[in-house]
Amino acid sequence: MPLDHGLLSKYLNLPTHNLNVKFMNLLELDFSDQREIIEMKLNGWSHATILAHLDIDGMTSSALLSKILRNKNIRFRVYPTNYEDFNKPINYKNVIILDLEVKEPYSANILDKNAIVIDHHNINPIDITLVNPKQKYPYYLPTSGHIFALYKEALEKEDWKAAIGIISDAGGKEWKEFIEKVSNYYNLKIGKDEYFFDSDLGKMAEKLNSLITLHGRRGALKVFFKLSNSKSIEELEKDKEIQSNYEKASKILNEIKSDFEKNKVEEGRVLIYNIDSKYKRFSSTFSTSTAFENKNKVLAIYYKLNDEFYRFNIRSQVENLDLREFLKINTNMIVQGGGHKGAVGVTVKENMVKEFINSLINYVNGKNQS
Ligand SMILES: [Mn+2]
Repeated sequence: MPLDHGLLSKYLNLPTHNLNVKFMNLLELDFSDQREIIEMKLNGWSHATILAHLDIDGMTSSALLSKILRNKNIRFRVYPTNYEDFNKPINYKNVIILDLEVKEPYSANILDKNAIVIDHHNINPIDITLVNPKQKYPYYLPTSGHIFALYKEALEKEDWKAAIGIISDAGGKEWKEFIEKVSNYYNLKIGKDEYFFDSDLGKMAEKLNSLITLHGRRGALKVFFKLSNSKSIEELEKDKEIQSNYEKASKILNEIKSDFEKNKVEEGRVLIYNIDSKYKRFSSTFSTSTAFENKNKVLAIYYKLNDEFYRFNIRSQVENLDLREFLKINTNMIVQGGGHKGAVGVTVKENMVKEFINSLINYVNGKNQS
């Protein structure tokens, strides 16, 4: 049952990342209508392929949903993916897409595949079953939290996993009440950071993420299995593989950090850094952590993807600035990409890199003066 376009477009301009809202408890959200849409679609499925974003939110979402699929005796495989290979042909039916924005040109690829899309990025009016928290609430809710709220009875004991996914996607600030409840219930440290990055749950998100930064898709699958099979956060804390990968990744991140301090370029409120492409797997993680250490700045980290393209990770903590608006102004330079108000990833043609950076500098610094 596809949602109708008129209904979808009504939600297209809902505000997100609205930090003035009163803290909401995740358990108070009602997604029963969306759950029914998913249930109707799943009815009769014997197998499924989960295409999930290659990040902690994507893997946590997969781990949570896998429990629902197991309960229904639906066999499944998980395929961690990113936007770069999302446009390859999909040759199978019964696809569940988690934490990935399905838009042109990818949507053509997925139509007629009997697909379910559960995502929290922008809502795109395409004709496939789709549930997005923005259809119901004007809050920023990562997919892990959305799936938990969709199936809160069945996933009652998985609340700490949902919290890890939410924090990893920088949703801790909005879901403060939920994160604190979960932390207190399991006797976990809360820390001082408003996004909970320094809490026990946030640190676990960071530790798991090191498997992805070091091993890409293979690491992501490990995260999926570890999360699926763990009954408690202590089990993950004791995991030697997580610990050794975390130590290794931390060492590399420190090397990148000292190079960043030496070679970053500052233009008003914009920080630009060209990261060595041998560290490209660290680019997204490094961008996010560095952005939180540079409040009121826009951080653009880029690297050479191949002979033709460069990849940019842009992070913003500047209020009243929407990076998606910047992307809209520059669609002519962007090959592909997207994201949120405060975090985007885009691919730009090599000969456009300078122009793209200048455009970002003008956009951000122009905004400040107005
Ligand atoms: Mn997400």
